[in-house]
Amino acid sequence: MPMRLAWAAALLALSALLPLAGRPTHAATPLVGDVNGDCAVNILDLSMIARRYLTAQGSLLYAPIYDLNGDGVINILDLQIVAARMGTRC
Ligand SMILES: [Ca+2]
Ligand SMILES: [Ca+2]
Repeated sequence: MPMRLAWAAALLALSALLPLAGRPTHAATPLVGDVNGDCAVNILDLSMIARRYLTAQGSLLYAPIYDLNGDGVINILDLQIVAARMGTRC
């Protein structure tokens, strides 16, 4: 299995463990990429965005907090923003 597919499969498996709701119940921190508000950018943030992969404005799963570049679609560009900030903290 190519590395990218293995990585994506791991993310999806992890995201299945997280509750899925259309709207987040937490407040984001000022730390870009910290979508779960725990003051750290890590795999949990990545998996929360991955769970909403390819959702767009108007979809029940879409929420602006996960659309990090604000283009109306949650996709690889948002995942890249988190990946670039992995390990940063408030
Ligand atoms: Ca976080
Ligand atoms: Ca986006």
